[in-house]
Amino acid sequence: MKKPVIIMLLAMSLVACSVVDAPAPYGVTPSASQVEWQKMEYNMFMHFGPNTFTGAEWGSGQEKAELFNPTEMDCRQWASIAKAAGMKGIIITAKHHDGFCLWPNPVSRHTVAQSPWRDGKGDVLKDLSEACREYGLEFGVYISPWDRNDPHYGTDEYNDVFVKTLESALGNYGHVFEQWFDGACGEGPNGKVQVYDWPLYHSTVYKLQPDAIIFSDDGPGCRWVGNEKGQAGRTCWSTMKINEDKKDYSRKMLNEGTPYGNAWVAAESDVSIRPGWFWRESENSQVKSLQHLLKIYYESVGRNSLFLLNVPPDTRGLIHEVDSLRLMELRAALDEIFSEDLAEGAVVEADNVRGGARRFRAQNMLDKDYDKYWAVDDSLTTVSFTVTLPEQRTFNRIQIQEYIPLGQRVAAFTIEALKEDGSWEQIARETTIGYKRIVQVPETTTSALRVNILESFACPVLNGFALFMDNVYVSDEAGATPETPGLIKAASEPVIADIGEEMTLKGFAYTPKENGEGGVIVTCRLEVSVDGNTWSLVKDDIMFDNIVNNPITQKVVFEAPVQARYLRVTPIRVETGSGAVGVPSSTYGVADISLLL
Ligand code: FUL
Repeated sequence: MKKPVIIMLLAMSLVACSVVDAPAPYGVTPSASQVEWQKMEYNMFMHFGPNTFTGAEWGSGQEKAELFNPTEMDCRQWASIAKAAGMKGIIITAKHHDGFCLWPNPVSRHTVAQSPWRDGKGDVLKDLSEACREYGLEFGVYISPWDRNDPHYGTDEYNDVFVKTLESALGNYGHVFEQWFDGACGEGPNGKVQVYDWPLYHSTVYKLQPDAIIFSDDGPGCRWVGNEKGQAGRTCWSTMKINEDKKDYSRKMLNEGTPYGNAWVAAESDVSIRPGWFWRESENSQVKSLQHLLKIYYESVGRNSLFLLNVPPDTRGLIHEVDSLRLMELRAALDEIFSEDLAEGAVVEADNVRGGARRFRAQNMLDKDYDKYWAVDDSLTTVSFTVTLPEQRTFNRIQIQEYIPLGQRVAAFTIEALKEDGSWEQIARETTIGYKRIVQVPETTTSALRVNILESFACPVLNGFALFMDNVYVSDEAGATPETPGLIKAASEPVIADIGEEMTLKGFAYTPKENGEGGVIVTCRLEVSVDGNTWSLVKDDIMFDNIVNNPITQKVVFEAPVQARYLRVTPIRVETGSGAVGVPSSTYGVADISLLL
């Protein structure tokens, strides 16, 4: 009689010990370095170069190297501010479109070595990479393939020059976590446009920095988010389709990604703390407000994207006091909001736990160990979990995380709060989650929450759930109103401005409609008139740099003042929201034409 008992016990213990397999990865998944990159969340971007000294957004490449002469250059100041701000890395414009190199690039004659700064012996990449190491930050470089200075640009030879440029920037300054390739491709000094050899550029980067994340519109490491406002889509997939015959790299697709993608190319949201990418004295009063920066934080980090905040050094070679103060305010606000997890002490229970295994229990979502997650049986793509709080708690932010090493899966979910009468009230309905999703809900006081996954491409795998109370960010009001001292508003429709009386004008400024409605004027002709009948040409082919991606006010200063009562702006090239070049018409989106007196 003893035998069956022993066999039964043996069988039971076998069941208890049997290992429940982890879910198989779904679709394309991130590499280990892409996961580490995503965990960085918040980095500093720095635009610095001749434009800092000229006020241009896109230098022509004809600027003299003598211009570059920061008086108090200190990369340790940059790194200490980035660190104190809570950022994890810094990406510097080693070479912007004007071709000027912030390091002594041996294949260029337009570098710091030709500048008076430190008698031509300075090297920004050396200083910054060392400062980053000292402060425990990652170091990254922006290197523009578009080069308006290099005489080889537009010929096959340029690709070799560019490879040597990459080798020199990536091979001499230690670890580089991100290589930023700007998508812009315009004309070089000889009027020619370059055919970029992307496979060659990529293999060069990987040869020198095997785990670098390569940024471009379509990665392969991470992708542009489709705007320069720091705004990822409310739906945001880290996957997209690349290298396909029929490419869709529209702004909408870049913003939202695409499920069923063939590559993991998570979104990076780049935005400047100021209206422009480069420092300008006149923009010291236009540094984005704390409210605006918090909005961006929620719309980037809170939407499965990285927040890359541009903080351009000034002509001293220092981060300006106004910017650093704002960064510290942001840091203090983020600390205040996110330091107390109001879900702490809660009990999390789910409708299903994978194979009934403790290893995959729902409570894992409260465990701060990144690799502990809740998983369900393979057959389930619709499933709920309940978070029971120790007592009634008040919050307005709900943070949920998917365990991305196994892919991004969830496509729709709702969140409900338990009401006093025992019924559930829906407080949010959203789509994707990804690495991190911070859902903004109205202030809610409850003792329990229920999250319902309504749609998922495979069984959901979640590793984080937290609740926060944000008393700082109260509205989505967008930043400081730009000041335009000395500007007089004139009629904006049609684009003939009647000032009302004859005046001496030193220039004019153009502001497109922020939403791009009606298209954006990229190039135009300006004529003036005293009587409205006879027009004289002031400037032909005026170009508004980078205005499509960053539709801010741009000033055009005339070579000599002109006498005029009327201004006529004739668009030559207008770009519509889709990126297509539109036909100039009176309907293009002029928000304002102002005068510089
Ligand atoms: C754009 C560039 O053209 C801008 O000047 C800036 O560098 C921005 C980050 O990327 O494509």
